[in-house]
Amino acid sequence: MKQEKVLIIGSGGQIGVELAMALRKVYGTDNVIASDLREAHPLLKDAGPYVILDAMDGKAIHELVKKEGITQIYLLAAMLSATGEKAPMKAWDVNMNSLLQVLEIGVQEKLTKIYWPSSIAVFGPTTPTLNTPQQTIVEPRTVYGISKYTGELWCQYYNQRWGLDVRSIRYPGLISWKSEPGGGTTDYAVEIYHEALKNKKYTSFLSENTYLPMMYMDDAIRATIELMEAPVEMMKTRMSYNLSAMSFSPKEIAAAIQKHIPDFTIDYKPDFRQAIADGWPKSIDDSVARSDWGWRNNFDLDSMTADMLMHLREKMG
Ligand code: NAD
Ligand code: AKB
Repeated sequence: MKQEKVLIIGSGGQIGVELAMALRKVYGTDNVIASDLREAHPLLKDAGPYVILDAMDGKAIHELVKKEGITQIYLLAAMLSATGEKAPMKAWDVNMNSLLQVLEIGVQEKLTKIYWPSSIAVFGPTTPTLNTPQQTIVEPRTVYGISKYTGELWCQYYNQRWGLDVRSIRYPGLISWKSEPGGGTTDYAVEIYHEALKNKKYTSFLSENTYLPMMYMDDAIRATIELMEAPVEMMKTRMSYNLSAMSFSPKEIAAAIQKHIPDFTIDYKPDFRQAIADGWPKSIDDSVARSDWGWRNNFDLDSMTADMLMHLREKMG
């Protein structure tokens, strides 16, 4: 079997740092090139091949793919929901043009696989909010959601038209301690742990009963690798897979933290991100991913909270 050589574009963000470390365990450090617009994240610095690469620069990506004999691209560079609403045209440009260029390179260079993440942001206020099915009404109201849904359609097109093996997951909000979130609506669920340990209080930018689908990063990274390693015949959809692990509100995550830090307090000051969250599902039906390629989550709110607090305590010293 041919040795895979992986390029990660946008590896300096919340997912990319952990995904780069995990993929290096699978394929070997030297076979995974991490890249981003920014200098290497401290966890990736001097830890393997790293290049500065702009996801918008198709020519530079193409040259690197040819020079390094890249066989797989993981395209993570994007502007997320909250930053996207501040600069909608830029978000559209970054999110769409990076994908279209990578898909074209995928066809021209006959890449074995491409990974491109989608999001629960593809759904909108007209979507059924509880246990949102894989296929349902999809009318996103954010530029981020519009770009993700359009991107899904392009991935499906490139698969059907050119046979390109593009795989994708609609991640829920991701919660991690190793790397920082980068401008999403679900970021409160990471910030709250840091503030609980530092200041024993947190002001949430979402209201107390705003339920959103969420997942611990360990589960998200494992899901990504399992999806990418699954035999091709298991890929029954070429749109992105719904994926779910837990669903909670700011009030509920605060209560889970209070089991460990009893004097932790929370108050609520909703901002523009409330309207984004109000348009998203409260919970996700991921039965298609479960039956197509065997997805199972390991972490729920309580086990994630215990793990987050333990690791953040160690990290903060
Ligand atoms: P992030 O914002 O933390 O990281 C994105 C990275 O992309 C950053 O390091 C940034 O410097 C880089 N980047 C931005 N523009 C670039 C460009 N032009 N060229 C090269 N690099 C560029 O995002 P993330 O949370 O790691 O998300 C990665 C992907 O997963 C995105 O497509 C995002 O939409 C998707 N996703 C994330 C979540 C989540 O909760 N984190 C949920 C659903 C989907
Ligand atoms: C965001 O809040 O924008 C992301 C996402 C769910 O896509 N975390």
